[in-house]
Amino acid sequence: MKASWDIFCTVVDNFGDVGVTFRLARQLVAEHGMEVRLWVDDLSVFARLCPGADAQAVQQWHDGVSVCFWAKDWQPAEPADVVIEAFACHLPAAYIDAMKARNPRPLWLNLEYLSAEEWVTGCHGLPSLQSSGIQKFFFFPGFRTSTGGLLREAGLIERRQAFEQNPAAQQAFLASLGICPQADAEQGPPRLISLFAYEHAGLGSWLDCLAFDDRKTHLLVPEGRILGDLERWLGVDALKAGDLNQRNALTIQVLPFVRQEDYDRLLWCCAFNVVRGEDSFVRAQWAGRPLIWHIYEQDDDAHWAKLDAFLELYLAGLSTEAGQALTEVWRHWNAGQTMTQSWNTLEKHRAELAAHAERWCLEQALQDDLTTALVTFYRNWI
Ligand code: TRH
Repeated sequence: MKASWDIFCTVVDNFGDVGVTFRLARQLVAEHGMEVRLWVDDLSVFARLCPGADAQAVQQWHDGVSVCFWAKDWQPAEPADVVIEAFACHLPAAYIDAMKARNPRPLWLNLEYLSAEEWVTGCHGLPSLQSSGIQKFFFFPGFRTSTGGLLREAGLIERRQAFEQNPAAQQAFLASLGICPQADAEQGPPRLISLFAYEHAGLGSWLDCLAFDDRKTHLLVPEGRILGDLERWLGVDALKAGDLNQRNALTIQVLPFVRQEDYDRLLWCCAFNVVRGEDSFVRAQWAGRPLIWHIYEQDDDAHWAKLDAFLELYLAGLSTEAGQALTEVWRHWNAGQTMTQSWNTLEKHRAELAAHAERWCLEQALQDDLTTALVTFYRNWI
């Protein structure tokens, strides 16, 4: 059953808002044959995620999605069958009026931020009557059954596993980004770690651990907010994509920001990933590798409850020691604290954490993905 969908996205900051909505829009088109318009109020951020996009275009097509500039000066548009406001962004008043006038009325959904907290299961799918007289439903992504699940494209895990079993494909991919890890005669290739994080006052202590480790590490850092901390530790200025610096056992390479599919492959190539926000956090879980989550900080400190809620779920099945080590590392990272002790302890549990990450990925992949859950919700609603 084909339907039209309007997805509205306000770019609050960074890349997560548009990263999530673009991913969702593409999947609705590719896997469910839907007609999708994605309304974005800041196309310059979109253009970083989608090379080839025009930051000035009023309308453009990408992967079958009609990407439209959401101008402050809203021009009338016929509402779609399903209307998604992402992350509680505010729809234009004139658009809401048009929804009210439409026959049949559209399904109006607010797609919420991802949280592992338990209360989410009680609120997922609940309606709320708006002053416009239209019901709005709250749709919560999540890790628990009876939430909306996580964004996951069909065949993603299989593609990742096939890639893992194809060293030539990995090498070719890395080379396409200018990454040529130098193998050591005794140790073989260095361990690859990716780093996509917000500013972190304790970063230097973690880099010290890697630099003075017995094993070699090649750290891959997409251009972004962490570069200032890296520059301070390296004692260099103006790091940019392509720069390569070595300090003892640690090689640090700055990468260009790549398209979402390539970012996935980068995560798949690494033994450990540092990720942040919402979407990269989920992608690192689909990579089936151990990770650090740099959570998006909230003014009222609400992020700590979210972090703990996720850890509570994620740690199930890990030994107490490994679970404690991971908790400490995540807490220290998110508090901007020194990482030395917690990281060195975590390193002792490397093998267990790696096996656990794959198990967690496969378990989560048993649930319906978020896009399928949205389509099912719509089918049941009409
Ligand atoms: O960029 P983020 O920090 O985004 C967000 C926003 O800040 C948002 O306001 C907040 O609410 C949310 O976090 C929790 O992190 P996130 O969510 O991981 O988004 C990054 C996106 O960028 C994701 O889709 C992956 C993509 N990406 C690439 O496509 N290429 C790259 O090279 C990299 C590093 C990331």
